[in-house]
Amino acid sequence: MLDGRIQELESSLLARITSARSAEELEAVRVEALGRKEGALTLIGKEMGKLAPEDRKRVGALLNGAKQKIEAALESKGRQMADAGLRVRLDAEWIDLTLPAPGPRRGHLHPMTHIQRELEELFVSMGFTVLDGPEVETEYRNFDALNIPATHPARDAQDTFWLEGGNLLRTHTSPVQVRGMEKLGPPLRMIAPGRVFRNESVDASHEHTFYQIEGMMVDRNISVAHLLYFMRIMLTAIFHRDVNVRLRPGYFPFVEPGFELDLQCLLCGGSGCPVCKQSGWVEQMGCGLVHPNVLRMSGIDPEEWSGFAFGLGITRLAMMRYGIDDIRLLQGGDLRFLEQF
Ligand code: 2U9
Repeated sequence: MLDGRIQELESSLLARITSARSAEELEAVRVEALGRKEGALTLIGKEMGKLAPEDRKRVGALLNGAKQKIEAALESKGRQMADAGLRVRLDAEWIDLTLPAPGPRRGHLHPMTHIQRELEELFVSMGFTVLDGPEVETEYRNFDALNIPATHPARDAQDTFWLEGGNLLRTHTSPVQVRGMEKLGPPLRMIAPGRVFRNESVDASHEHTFYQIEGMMVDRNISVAHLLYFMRIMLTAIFHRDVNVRLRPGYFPFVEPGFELDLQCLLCGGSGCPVCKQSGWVEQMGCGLVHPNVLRMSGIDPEEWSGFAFGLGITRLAMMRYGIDDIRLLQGGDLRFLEQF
């Protein structure tokens, strides 16, 4: 009787192993057949004690044979499943190692840095030294040494960020030029590009933090002709074409005479358009001959030496060059904006 049950169990278990679809299903068949307590073949093994001794050997051999076949079938089906699983993963996840690797994501220079470096290279090629200096300055170097009177509105808290102890955030890079005059002495050619701070309310065209470049040349007999010559070279290099400029009188305490330099409108060529407000000219920068008081305060004798100086906002230049209509974008840190340059 047990012989029949063993053979039936063997063939039904083998059939289920063959048709098993998952590792879980296979494990269920194994427990059902060979489980230590309730496995069908295990239970038959326990019944063997009741058999007559002459049957025991035959049934035992049959049972062992069945167990071995089931174990072998489980093992080979398990291996088959693992192989198939591996094949599926390999199909899905394979990588072609012969393909060229994607290049590393490289950063690039900020548009302000581009313009600043271009100007630095140009002035260095004309014998100017590029100077840097601290952003926290003394009142003396930011105002007094520049002949800016104690009553000047630029000194008001609304215009200047004052710090504890009477220091301030520089409102222009002029103090760098003061240091330059003190250190280099005449004759000298220098530029001072950098970040400056004004206590302004921020909108699309005003920032409390922006970039400017100032420059100065001190030598014997420097005149407005030298100033115009260098300014024309600078603007030609910035706008990559011939430019027409004009000077208007302008007041800055650190230069005398002082000028506002206008550029003939590059969009309409001077005939008038919305960019130049129909005037044909666009205000570009301030400049002039260094005030004798300023030379004297930095230890340079105005009887022997004279110089020209200029200053312009390069943040505004960057906006014109790249067509940026909101100054806040330049320092907003938004990668969608910066990645365009
Ligand atoms: C020293 C002596 C003279 C630099 C000059 C200007 C005129 C000027 C403004 C332009 C736009 C600043 O960025 S801005 O707001 N600058 O108009 N700057 S002459 O003259 C100097 C500087 C330092 C010792």
